[in-house]
Amino acid sequence: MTNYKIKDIVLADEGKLKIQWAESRMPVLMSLREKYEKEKPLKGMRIAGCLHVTKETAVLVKTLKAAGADVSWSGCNPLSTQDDVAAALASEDISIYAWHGQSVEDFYWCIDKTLEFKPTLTLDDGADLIFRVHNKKPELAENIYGGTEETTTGVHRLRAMAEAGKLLYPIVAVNDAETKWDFDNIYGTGQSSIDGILRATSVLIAGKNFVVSGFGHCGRGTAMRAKGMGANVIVTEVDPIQALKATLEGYRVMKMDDAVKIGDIFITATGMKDVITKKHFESMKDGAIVCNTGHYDCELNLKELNSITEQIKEIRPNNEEYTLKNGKRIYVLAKGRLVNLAAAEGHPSEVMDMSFANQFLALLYLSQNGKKLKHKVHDVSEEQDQHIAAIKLNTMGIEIDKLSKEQEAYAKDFSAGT
Ligand code: 3DD
Repeated sequence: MTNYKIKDIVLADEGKLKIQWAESRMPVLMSLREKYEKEKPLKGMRIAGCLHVTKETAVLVKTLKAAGADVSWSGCNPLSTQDDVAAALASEDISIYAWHGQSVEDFYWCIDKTLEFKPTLTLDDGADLIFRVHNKKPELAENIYGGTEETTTGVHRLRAMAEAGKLLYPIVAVNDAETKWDFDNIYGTGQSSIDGILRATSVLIAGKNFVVSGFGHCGRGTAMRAKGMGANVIVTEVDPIQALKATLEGYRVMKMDDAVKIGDIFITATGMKDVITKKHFESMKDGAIVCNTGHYDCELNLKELNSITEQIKEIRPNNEEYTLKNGKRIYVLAKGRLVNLAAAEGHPSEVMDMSFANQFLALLYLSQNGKKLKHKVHDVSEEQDQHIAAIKLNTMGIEIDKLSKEQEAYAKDFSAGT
């Protein structure tokens, strides 16, 4: 009886090559695998994971297994699974339920399959698995030492749940680790979002009016990379501070109602719903390209777009041409889902290396301390962040200075004046 449901096991060899490529570029996670595959500290742990099935995730899954854990995995987005990677994991006897192009029913069926072995730890990206346990299978919570959360949107939802006193077990906010948030969200999203747009369109970025909605870490990284490719970047925001930062970084800042009149390419990175709606689509220039890089597909209101559309045609993979009743054409990428993972391969391995080293160490921490922790959202320790950054620098052959004893004393000496 197979303990997996994937697209096609025949794809396994291709997936194995992709995973080897990622392993060669994730030295921090591989050093943790080397360190822990001997003592196997996760032996006896059952980890249910719900996170995009990419070549980088496969390296994390194999590392968790090497450290002794039993693992059962599903993808956290119906369009982000790389089928050859899923096949490679299945061929190595890892329980996995994920394929590209799932229905919403399939999505939840897969999550439920990963819960069948009564996990002792959960790993999430967007909190769908954690919510499934809390809303549908709360009886499982008594076996669960704790869970981790990978993304901003998920952490926001879980903090709200913790505030309401509804968390049934402790959570570590991996997203908020500096060695995740300041790298994956900025440099990862910046590069992978442009990658997704280029694979779905192959358009010239230089000279285009490139509208980025949301100037958080993800929006900032995307704006930076679009600017680097010669785009005229426009930022829309609702937060005065973020809008001010964008202005001082040299971007034009305006309301979406004004940006739609001049924009050539639009990308949302807000975590909010209804960022681009019917009135915006109607005002866009003929040929405008629209996509999203936020975790959920609620940022583009496609229901409203459909209501003003005559015809939809898939013009290229992950690229649908909407001919509107007003005669103009709008190109929607990856059906409004996160374009970096649905139309490309997500962030590069080098940056996921640190995100997933945080995941690994957070799960190890929970396996050893979870039962003692309060049911709230906990941050990754400063020591863990510093440790991961130091290993990463070392793998890049970069050496830095060290404070002398006197300097350390000075840093703590509040009496010293000018
Ligand atoms: N995410 C982005 N690229 C990814 C990759 N290559 N593998 C797995 C997951 C990947 C999304 C998450 O890392 C995280 O950045 C988020 O915030 O969703």
